[in-house]
Amino acid sequence: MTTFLKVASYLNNLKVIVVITGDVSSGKSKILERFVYNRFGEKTQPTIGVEFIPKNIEMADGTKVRLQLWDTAGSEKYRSITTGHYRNALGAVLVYDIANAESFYNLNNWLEELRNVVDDHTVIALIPNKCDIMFKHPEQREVMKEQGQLFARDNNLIYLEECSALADIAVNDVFMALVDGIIKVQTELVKTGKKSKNSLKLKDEDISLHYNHRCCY
Ligand SMILES: Nc1nc2c(ncn2[C@@H]2O[C@H](COP(=O)(O)OP(=O)(O)OP(=O)(O)O)[C@@H](O)[C@H]2O)c(=O)[nH]1
Ligand SMILES: [Mg+2]
Repeated sequence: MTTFLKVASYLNNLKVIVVITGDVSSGKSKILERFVYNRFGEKTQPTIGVEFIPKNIEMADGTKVRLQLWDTAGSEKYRSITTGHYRNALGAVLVYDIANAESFYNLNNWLEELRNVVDDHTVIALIPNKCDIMFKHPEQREVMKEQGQLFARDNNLIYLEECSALADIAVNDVFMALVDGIIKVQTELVKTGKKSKNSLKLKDEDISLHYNHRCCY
């Protein structure tokens, strides 16, 4: 127990990179806007390349985490740029649109691209987005809830429930669960000597290129 507490305190002020991926228009940028600023602005633009958004959070046990959220474009033309940003991610969020079956079927490709780059310790969460459509247009649903649950189970992904960036449903909870999972995995790696605690603190060079909140045009 003492050892655990010691290690956990090492991990305070963790710097954690999380990438968000998925099809064009699945709602990745809106999910981040909801999580980071708790809003859903009227303006929407497709992401160009990769955008960087920082957010500091505090976990229930007081652990402080400095998140570096990488919002990637779903568009094929930026693929080489976006996958390059998966490299240092300790966590990832995969998004699909419950009213767009193709975005669900493409999850296999997104997951494969991700797992080609990250290591086995990267924690991945699944967000089925736009569940608010069920309030007014349930006939627009193209992916059953159970399909998402099964995909998450089969691929060892964190799954809480269907989400909506628009209606503010479950987005924050998924990110908190993801970060919680990341802390558990990283704590274990440090405890077992597979990773040094210092490796969890990013160097300035790792992020300096991207401090304009946008990169890779
Ligand atoms: N109904 C509904 N629409 C949403 C939701 N989230 C996003 N949208 C809409 O979906 C469209 C695409 O949203 P974005 O967040 O830009 O999608 P993206 O995945 O970032 O797209 P790319 O950057 O091009 O890869 C916009 O018109 C949003 O308003 C949601 O929770 N519910
Ligand atoms: Mg976007």
